[in-house]
Amino acid sequence: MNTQITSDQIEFYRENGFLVIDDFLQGAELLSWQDAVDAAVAEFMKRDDMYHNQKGGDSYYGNVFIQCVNLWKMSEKVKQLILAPELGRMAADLAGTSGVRLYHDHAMFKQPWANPTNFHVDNPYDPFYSHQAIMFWVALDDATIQNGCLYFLPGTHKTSGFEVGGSLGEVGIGGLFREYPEWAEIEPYAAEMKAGDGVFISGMVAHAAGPNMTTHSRRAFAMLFMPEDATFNGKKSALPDEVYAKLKTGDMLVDDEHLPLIFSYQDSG
Ligand SMILES: O=C(O)CCC(=O)C(=O)O
Ligand SMILES: [Fe+2]
Repeated sequence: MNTQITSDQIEFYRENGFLVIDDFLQGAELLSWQDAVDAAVAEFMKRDDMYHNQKGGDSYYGNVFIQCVNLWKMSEKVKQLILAPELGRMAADLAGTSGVRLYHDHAMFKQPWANPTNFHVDNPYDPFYSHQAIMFWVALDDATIQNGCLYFLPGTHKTSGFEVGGSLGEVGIGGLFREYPEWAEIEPYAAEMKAGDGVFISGMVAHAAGPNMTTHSRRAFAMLFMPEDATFNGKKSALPDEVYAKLKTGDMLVDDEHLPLIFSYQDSG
């Protein structure tokens, strides 16, 4: 795992709202992530009790990607991979926070002929509001213009708000620009990535992905981190039922079983 972060990279992230990490995984490590995520997704799809958006059937959103949330809870292998404190330290350093908890992980497999992932901002959908929300998205296949690589609107994390996130449904790729007309002038950055590259994505930056115009799945696996001082904003979002049931708006999100602390400078001194 390539987990070094330079001050230039931190500056790039703060300026643009995203940062690609080349060669995050290579060789045997990449193979073990691919195998662990593939096996967990296959298991997940067999179960009725787990959320995945293929239940959307023929809808536009139902055909954006197969999304499986919280693979770490059903796969010991995935759990070992993502609870690595080095990853949490990278996320904390980039976001500028003293530590991070895992909010959830998710696999996003963009199947052949999948619809584009419309431009959207993530954090407005989260159960906490924070400019320090940060996700790490790992390409398990090469992500290309043909098969649905990510696109970013650089700098939009500086002007986005918590109210409007955009929709992955029928509004189309640019539906978000109805809410943020000034963003329609910003040239998107196409983040083509090799399998094993990763990208840190601010919870506040506008991003999208193209359709998959190939005969192969575009596999990705992502971890959403929240700052260790995040407080609950009242939205259930992807919180487990039992966590949500106990929360009042304003409470700190500190559940060690479901929202594990991945890294904290306060712990490590
Ligand atoms: O993988 C994709 O197509 C989109 C990913 C994304 O928007 C997310 O994970 O927040
Ligand atoms: Fe997103």
